[in-house]
Amino acid sequence: MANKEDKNQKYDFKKAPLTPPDIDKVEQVKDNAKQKDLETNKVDNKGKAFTTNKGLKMAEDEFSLKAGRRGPTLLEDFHLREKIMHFDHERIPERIVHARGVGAHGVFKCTKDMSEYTKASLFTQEGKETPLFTRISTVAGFRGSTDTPRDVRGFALKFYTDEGNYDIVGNNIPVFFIQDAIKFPDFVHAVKPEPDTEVPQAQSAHDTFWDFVSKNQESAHTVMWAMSDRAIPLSLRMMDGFAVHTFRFVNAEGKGTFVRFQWNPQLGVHSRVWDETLKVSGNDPDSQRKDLYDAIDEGNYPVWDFCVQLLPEEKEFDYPFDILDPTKVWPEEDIPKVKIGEITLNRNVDNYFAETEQVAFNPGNVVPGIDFSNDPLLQGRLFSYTDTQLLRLGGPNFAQIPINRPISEVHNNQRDGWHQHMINKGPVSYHKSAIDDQSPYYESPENGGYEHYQEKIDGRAIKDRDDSFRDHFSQATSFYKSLSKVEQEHIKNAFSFELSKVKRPEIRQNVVDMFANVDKDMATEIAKNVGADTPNAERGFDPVGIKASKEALEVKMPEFSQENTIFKPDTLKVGIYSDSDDDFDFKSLVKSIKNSKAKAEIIQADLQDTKDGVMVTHRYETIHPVLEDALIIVVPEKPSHEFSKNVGEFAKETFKHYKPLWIIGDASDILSDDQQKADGVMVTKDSKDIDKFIENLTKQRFWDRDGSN
Ligand code: HDE
Repeated sequence: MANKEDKNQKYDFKKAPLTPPDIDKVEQVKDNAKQKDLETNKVDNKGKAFTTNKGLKMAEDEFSLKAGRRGPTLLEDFHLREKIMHFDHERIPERIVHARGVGAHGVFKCTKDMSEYTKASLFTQEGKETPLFTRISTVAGFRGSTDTPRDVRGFALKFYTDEGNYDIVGNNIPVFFIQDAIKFPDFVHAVKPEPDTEVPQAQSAHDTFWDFVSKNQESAHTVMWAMSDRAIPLSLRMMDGFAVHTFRFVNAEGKGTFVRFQWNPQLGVHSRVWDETLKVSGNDPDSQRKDLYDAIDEGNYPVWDFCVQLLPEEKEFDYPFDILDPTKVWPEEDIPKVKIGEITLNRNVDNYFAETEQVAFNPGNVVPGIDFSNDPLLQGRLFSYTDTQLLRLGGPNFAQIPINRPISEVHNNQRDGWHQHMINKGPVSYHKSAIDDQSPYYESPENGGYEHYQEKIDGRAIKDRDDSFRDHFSQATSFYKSLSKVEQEHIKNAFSFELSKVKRPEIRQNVVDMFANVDKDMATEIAKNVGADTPNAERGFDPVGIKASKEALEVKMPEFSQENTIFKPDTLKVGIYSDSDDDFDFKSLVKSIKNSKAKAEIIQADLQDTKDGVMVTHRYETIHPVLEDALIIVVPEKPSHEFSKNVGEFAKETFKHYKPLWIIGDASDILSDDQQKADGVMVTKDSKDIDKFIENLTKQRFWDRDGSN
């Protein structure tokens, strides 16, 4: 708890020699603060002579130096040696987790002055803008895996503040699978491909993952989220971000307040259905990174409301769960969230490797006004991220890589090491010294020097966890109960899919027994689907846990259901499946769709203009209906063979994934009578009903159909 008694133990900043900062440089920092400036590092080859890495202009780059035109290659060909040497070293180790990711630049705008709780400069001035970089990733797959597995999404933010880099290294799910960092390698080994066969790629549907889950019951709550629609987002622009852990705000008076961070997309949280996501994965493994890139490229910048939940330290023990437990959410009914800013992603990277691959996040990168809590998972992460960058980026100077460089100035006595880019002047690289008037000087906390929060800590060294961390099921149950019937159905289907891929029957039984502690009916239905015996909750309860209290079971979290989130048509893709022989007025239809901010994509046999001059976007053969958010089928008087061959597949897929479907013309060969009357299906003679179709687009899914989850 808060304690300020030991002040006299501290270094006396007032006695430290002060050198006034260089005013020019301070101005420079202010300029930088508007944007993370990578200009000086950008290379444009356009119109430039070809050179080696040493700047030597070369007359050609296609032939190695040989003794005679048909003779052996000569060792003195420094150009060949340089080029091949560089190529041989182009790969660096991929991230052990979160290997596949996509990055973008953006800005954080503070909309509420939080100086009552924190002195962090990015949160204390309404209207202030701080540049940021984000990397959004999947967890389990290798770097070359697909964008759309069932998986947690990493959502990491690097704020380039004027006080140094501040990183929030979060996920799109508010809780985590384990409570203590020491279990992380076990968890990751279990979910990654099995080591004997290196199968399966980017999937949790295999024995070792589910074996781990059923033997480590603290995973129950997060597994429920991972089996929910949250793990198959429709777009990276339509998912939440959570810092997960409890952090601490510290204000200018040194008062601490517990805080949790989350950011919610203004486009709403939306997901795919499972059958659809499997097909997207095969048809376009890069679909989500392309979607994000295109949106930014077209100026449709995604925006998130950045929010905090605040908890006074005096209330630390007022809840039926431990507020430090990363397997628990802070329900918004009890601890409301407050919007304090907006995140806008507005610039794509110029070079994937230089920026997205080399960016190095670390939850330990904090600024004055932000500190840690004793969450045992967070504590382990503070060590891990520096360690991993050292291996991945090949030495201790990774903070000097352009994407990692702070916009504030860096001055200290660290020297040398691999890839040192700084040329530190002068003989002094130690403290204290009289030579340089003790530069760099220490900044006092009053003037922005970081000071750790002086929490009083008193305890015995013990390898254990508190009883307050041992109820593993109450919030898993609350989460399930907070969801709509459709969402619950999806969870049962996801469990059934995953467990059907588990080869060992005893693991399937262990899992359904365990999850009978979350919801008996849910587990019974899953058990039936996967050939397990009727679940037995007692047998499935690991006695290292404790049973949920009545109070804990009363916790509600309706905020996590997607049932009532509104869809905006913005950037949704409407496929217009049609025939090249058609005299239809494509121009007006495309215009009306674009007016609603959705996108229109004409699909025909060949990539040529329609008769009224609109460019065809896709050929029947190169687009799958799962990649469209809604479909219009324009049936011609005399359909061509190609049109008729593919139309059934397009209609069927759109129908069974519950998406808006509009048939203009004769639908009798395409849908049954019942299907034509189903929710969200329109059949009309002409395109006058566009408004109704756009309304359907904002509903997006029509769950009453006989579809395929
Ligand atoms: Fe990470 N995690 N993690 N993690 N994590 C990494 O760092 C680790 C955890 C998260 O886009 C690694 O640079 C430990 C929770 C994201 O570059 C590594 C533990 C959360 C990213 C690492 C956790 C995360 C990482 C791998 C348990 C959500 C990708 C490469 C104590 C709050 C960042 C790297 C990016 C990456 C360790 C648990 C999120 C190995 C030891 C909980 C978004 O350092």
